[in-house]
Amino acid sequence: FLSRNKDLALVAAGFSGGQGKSGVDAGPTALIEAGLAIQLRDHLRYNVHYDDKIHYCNDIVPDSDPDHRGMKNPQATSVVTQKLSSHIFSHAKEGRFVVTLGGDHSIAIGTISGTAKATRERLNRDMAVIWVDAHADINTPETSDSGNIHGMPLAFLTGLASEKGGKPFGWLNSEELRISTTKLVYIGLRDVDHGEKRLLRENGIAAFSMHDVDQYGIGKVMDMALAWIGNDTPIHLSFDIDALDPMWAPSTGTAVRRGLTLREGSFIAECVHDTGSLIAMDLVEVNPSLEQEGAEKTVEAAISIVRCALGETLL
Ligand code: 4U7
Ligand code: MN
Ligand code: MN
Ligand code: MN
Repeated sequence: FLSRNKDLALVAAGFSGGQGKSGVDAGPTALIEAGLAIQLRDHLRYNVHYDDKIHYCNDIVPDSDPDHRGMKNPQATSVVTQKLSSHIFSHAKEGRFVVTLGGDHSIAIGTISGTAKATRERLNRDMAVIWVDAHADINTPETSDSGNIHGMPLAFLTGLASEKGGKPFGWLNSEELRISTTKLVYIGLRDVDHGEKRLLRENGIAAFSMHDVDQYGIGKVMDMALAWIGNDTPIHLSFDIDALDPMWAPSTGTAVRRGLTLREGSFIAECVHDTGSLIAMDLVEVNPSLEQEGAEKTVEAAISIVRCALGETLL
């Protein structure tokens, strides 16, 4: 339904309130300055809608933002992701492919709810999500030890951590903004908290860990992941750069050893592109201020993942 779509919206979402380290807000700028937008236009020939602004920084934060259910910055994160959600929705409902640059992974609350709603309105379909990450990011506020919301986006998006209306994430109560746990697939996991393991097990969520990548190889893992989703299902790819081994992506807030090679990460992006069903992607958690000697390498890796997801290496 959109394999030849060349209309693309690029959204720079420099929010960092979903975790505690500063610098991840500068991720989008680093990717743009390294030429991402120009490459998408000139090399990949996309018609890029980009407003040249970094949005959703820490400028919309409320005066006081007390912890709620143990979550840090709940009000700021809720306001930012709700605004981002309608921004993404407005692009996606026009049939544009949406690329969002983070920022920390809490922004996926906004991007995925926005594309899920647009997919329902435009195509009358439920969307699948491929989550490439070292972490499962499905803690509820109650299972989280850190209180960092970048470790919780999938709990809110699937309704596992739902709140009453009026509470910070009450706006997510509308079914049209949510995704089903049956349409979520993980790749690259290697640092999953106890409570998260239980949620994955109890909800039968499809997850391919680094152990599976070692056992089957990335080719077979992608076959299985895409078979789970099924043909002709619109796909949102959410790619956390910490899925890659720190050898390729050292500049990220929660690096975990023994990750994907850059080639494996690129292969994932290529396979998802090849389905012809990719409608949006996030590239998050690039923090150029960490491991500064590695920042350039991390930015290059992130750019090549985006380019592969957009068809770069297609013959
Ligand atoms: B990221 C963690 F405890 N699970 O909840 C948590 F290990 O978006 C990490 O994947 C979350 O980088 C990492 O704080 C979030 C922790
Ligand atoms: Mn825009
Ligand atoms: Mn992660
Ligand atoms: Mn993540």
